[in-house]
Amino acid sequence: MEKLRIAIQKSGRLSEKSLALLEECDISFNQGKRLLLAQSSDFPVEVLFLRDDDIPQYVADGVADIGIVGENEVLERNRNVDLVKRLGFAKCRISLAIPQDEEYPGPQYFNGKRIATSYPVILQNYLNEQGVNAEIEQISGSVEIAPSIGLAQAIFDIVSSGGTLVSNRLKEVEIVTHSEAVIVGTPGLSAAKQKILNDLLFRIETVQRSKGNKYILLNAPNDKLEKIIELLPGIKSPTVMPLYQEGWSSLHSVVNEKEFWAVADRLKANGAEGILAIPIEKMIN
Ligand code: PRT
Ligand code: ZN
Repeated sequence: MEKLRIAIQKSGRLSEKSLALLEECDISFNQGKRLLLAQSSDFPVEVLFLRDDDIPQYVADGVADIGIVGENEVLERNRNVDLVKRLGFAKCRISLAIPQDEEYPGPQYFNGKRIATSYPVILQNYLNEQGVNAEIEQISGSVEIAPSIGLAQAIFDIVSSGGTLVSNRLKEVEIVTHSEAVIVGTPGLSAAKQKILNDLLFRIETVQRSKGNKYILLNAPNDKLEKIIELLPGIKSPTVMPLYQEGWSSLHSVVNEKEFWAVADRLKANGAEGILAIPIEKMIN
C-alpha cells in the first residue's frame, strides 16, 4: 500500500513539536528516532529524520512527499515546493541587528558594511529590494558574536525573544521576514498520496481547532436559562439537561479559551454555578 513519506527535523527546535503534532493526530512510530526512517503502524505514513537544511531539497526532489520545516529554510533554499499549511509553532523573525551604540538612520546604514549570516539568499533579496550594497559573510553558527570579534559590522539572524541580541550588545533594526513551522509538499503528488495528505490535514485541523477550545459545563436556575444561553457562544446551541434538584438545569457547551474568563465572569453574574472547563481532545465541525 502507498505511504506518505514525511520529512521532519532529526534533532533541534522543530523535532519534538513535529513528532508531538503527529502523535496528537494519533499517528505513532514504534522505532523511535534512532532509525533514519520510521514506520507508523496506525496510519499510512513513514517519517524520514533529516537536518532541517536538507528538508526543502528532499521534498522538491520527491524523496520525501511532505516536510515540516521553518519557513526561513524554505525561503533560503528556494526549491520548488508547495506551501501546504502553516503550523503556528517555532515562530520567529529574521532580522538585521547592529551594535547597540550605533545610530541607525535606515537601511542605507548597511551600504559598504559587512553582514554575517546563515541566510545569504534571504538577505541578498532584501538588500536588492532596498538598493543597498553590502558584503555578505556567510557563516553557519554563532552569528551573533561576529561583530564583537571583528568579522562583520552587522548580523542577519533569527530572533525570537531577543535575549541573544541583548547579551551580545546588539539591537534589532530591521525585521526582514517572519517565520513559523510549515508543511511543504512535493508539487503534483499522486492521487493516493494526496488522499493520505488530506486525511492528515483533516486530523491536524481537528487537533488545532480543539486546542483553542474548552468544553464547559455549568448549573443554572431555570428562570435564568435564557439569559445564560445567550452568553454562551457554543458550536450551535448548548445542551440543556434537567438536574435532580427541581428548577435547575445543567448546560454543556464549548467556549474559546481566549474568551473563557470573560464568559465565566458574565455567567457567574447571571446566576450560573459549578462552572467546569475541560480540555477538548478532538473537535470536528
Ligand atoms: O541541526 P539542524 O540543521 O537540523 O538544526 P539547526 O541548528 O539549523 O536549527 P534549529 O534546531 O536551531 O532551529 C530550527 C528552526 O527553528 C529554525 O530554522 C527556525 O525556523 C526555528 N526557530 C524558532 C529558531 C528560533 N526560534 C531561535 N530562536 N531557530 C533558531 N533560534 C536561535 C537563533 O539562531 C539565535 O541564536 O535562537 C537564538 C535567538 O533566540 P532569542 O530567543 O535569544 O532571540
Ligand atoms: Zn539547520
